[in-house]
Amino acid sequence: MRILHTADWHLGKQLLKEDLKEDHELFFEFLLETIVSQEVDVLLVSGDVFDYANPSNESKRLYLDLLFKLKKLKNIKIIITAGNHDSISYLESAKAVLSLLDITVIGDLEHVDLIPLVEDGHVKAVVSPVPFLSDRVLRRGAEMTNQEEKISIVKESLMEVFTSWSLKAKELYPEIPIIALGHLYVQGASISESERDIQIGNQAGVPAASFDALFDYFALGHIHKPQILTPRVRYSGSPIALSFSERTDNKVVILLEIAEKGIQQTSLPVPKIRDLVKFSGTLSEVIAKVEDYKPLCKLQAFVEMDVLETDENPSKLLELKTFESDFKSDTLKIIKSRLTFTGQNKAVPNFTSGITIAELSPKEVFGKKVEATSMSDEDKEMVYLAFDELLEHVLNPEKI
Ligand SMILES: [Mn+2]
Repeated sequence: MRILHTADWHLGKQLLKEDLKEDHELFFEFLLETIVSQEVDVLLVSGDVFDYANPSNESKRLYLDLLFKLKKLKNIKIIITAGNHDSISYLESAKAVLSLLDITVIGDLEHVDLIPLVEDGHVKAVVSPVPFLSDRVLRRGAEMTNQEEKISIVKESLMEVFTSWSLKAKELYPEIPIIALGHLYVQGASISESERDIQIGNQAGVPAASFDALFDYFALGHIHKPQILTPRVRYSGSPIALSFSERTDNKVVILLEIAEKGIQQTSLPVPKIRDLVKFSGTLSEVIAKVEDYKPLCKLQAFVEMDVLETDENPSKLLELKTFESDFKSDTLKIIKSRLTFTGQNKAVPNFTSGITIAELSPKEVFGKKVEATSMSDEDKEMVYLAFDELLEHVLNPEKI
């Protein structure tokens, strides 16, 4: 039996203001080809199918078209769980009709149930499809007075959920390999710039080793950089780069094969379909690099110009902006630029211009305000934690 693990598609995602629809379409072509060529029987998607809780009709069409094409091409089993970006109600709205096609969609903890994977009349593996669990769900209404308590309750509760599914699987399907899905931050994971903080600003991360003991394979979602945390605990990562910080990631999907002794894992590289390039140097160096750039991928490259000049000189900004607005190319598009004067201007250290508020995360904007105050480090920490919690509520109102 062959199973494919992927996660964090983020349909509808824009990189700055650029649409990534073509990137998703090309990834889906690769996914369809891979499922056929690798003779995949089961597809696992560990959350964040969509980027927005209220996806556009275009994103929904992409998703439903993919499911249709997959089922038409090959009668595989599909298991999808919700991530922190997904709307539980939207994902589950088509649950009943999708179940007729052997597509299981799990939005919340209440609907989790073990799914046996059967081949030739025998159960070959059992899947425990746990979706993203918000802090509110994990706290289970517990009254908490301080942050430490909150962190420990969220951690304990996470472990309890996964331990109970592991035990249930072992009891109902003894000796059968267990594969769990989860959408969470696991301690030690290396993050990118495109994930939203969860679990109290990533403070309530459980060590990967704790999960390694529970499952034969833990198919994780949430972190966008593919990574192996322990031999059995892995993030597939997002299949396409969702931020410049992921420009050197080697994106993959993971093929699992149920063998005599456990589960064999193989990373299948996702072909790079768009180059994200960051050019740094003085203005003239960066301009030369942009002009010399040779396209490597099918889609137009997205470029970030990171200009560093020693002496403060406002005409450099004008020069940069003029170059940007005059620049036209089919193979490359400048989507981000910044100019930093690195000289010793004490009044405005490391003055950076050309950054708009849209390029900063809400936390970065908030951080600028906090750092400008004379609060103690302890107070700052409290304020940041409260901010993370509020932000989570604002971004996921239906999970409150
Ligand atoms: Mn994600």
